[in-house]
Amino acid sequence: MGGRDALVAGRLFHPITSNAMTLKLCGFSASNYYNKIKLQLLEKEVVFEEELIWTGEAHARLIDRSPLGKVPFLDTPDGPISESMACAEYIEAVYPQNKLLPADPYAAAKVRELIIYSELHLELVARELYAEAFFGGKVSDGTKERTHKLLLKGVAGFAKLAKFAPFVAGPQFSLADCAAIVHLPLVSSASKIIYGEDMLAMLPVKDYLRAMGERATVRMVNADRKANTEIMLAARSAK
Ligand SMILES: N[C@@H](CCC(=O)N[C@@H](CS)C(=O)NCC(=O)O)C(=O)O
Repeated sequence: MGGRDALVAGRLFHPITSNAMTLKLCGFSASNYYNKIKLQLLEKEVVFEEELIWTGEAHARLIDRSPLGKVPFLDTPDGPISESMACAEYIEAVYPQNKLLPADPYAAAKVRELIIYSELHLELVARELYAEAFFGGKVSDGTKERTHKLLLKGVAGFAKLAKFAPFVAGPQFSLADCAAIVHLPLVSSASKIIYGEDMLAMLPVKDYLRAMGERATVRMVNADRKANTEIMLAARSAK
């Protein structure tokens, strides 16, 4: 592991559960999907390590464990798992403490439903704008128009389901919060930069994020995100 990796790798959190092999979260802390899982692990007080893996190059440390070259992925005693939802479900099944999915099947389905809305119908749609919004690139007018239409639809659907009472799925902190806390700020800022309008403005997202930002776990994730984003942007501009 190189010097840059040492910035975030190898950190251990308060032991509650202990496995022969410590669970390893792989990826980088600027990634929202990585942070969804990091937040889940911190909230559940699972012991884990972090391995800093950047995307964008087809190196074996990434591709052999996450075939599409995406982060996050987990290294478990049984082998790797890619895709954040598969990682999240594995963590819930293996570490029963501080449950983030309700035991009731309907309530659990409603949490999963909100995660799908915030990812498939909001974040993945807004992602089309990131190149121009955050990375100095350009996005075509056609993409902006199509994305705007899809976001209007996605936001209207999400608005029907999200409770913000005070958590996104209701009175309990859940896996839906781990997703909302990391994805909603990107949807808000990308739409604000590209369209001059925060497309989540009609929802109490700002108040929700402010309240969530007071949690120690969220503060930790946000501090690591900021430090890692600076490293990522410096590396990009040095290219
Ligand atoms: N569906 C994936 C999305 C993960 C994702 O898109 N991660 C980004 C970083 S935030 C990534 O790895 N991008 C590199 C790429 O797509 O090649 C998941 O839930 O894990």
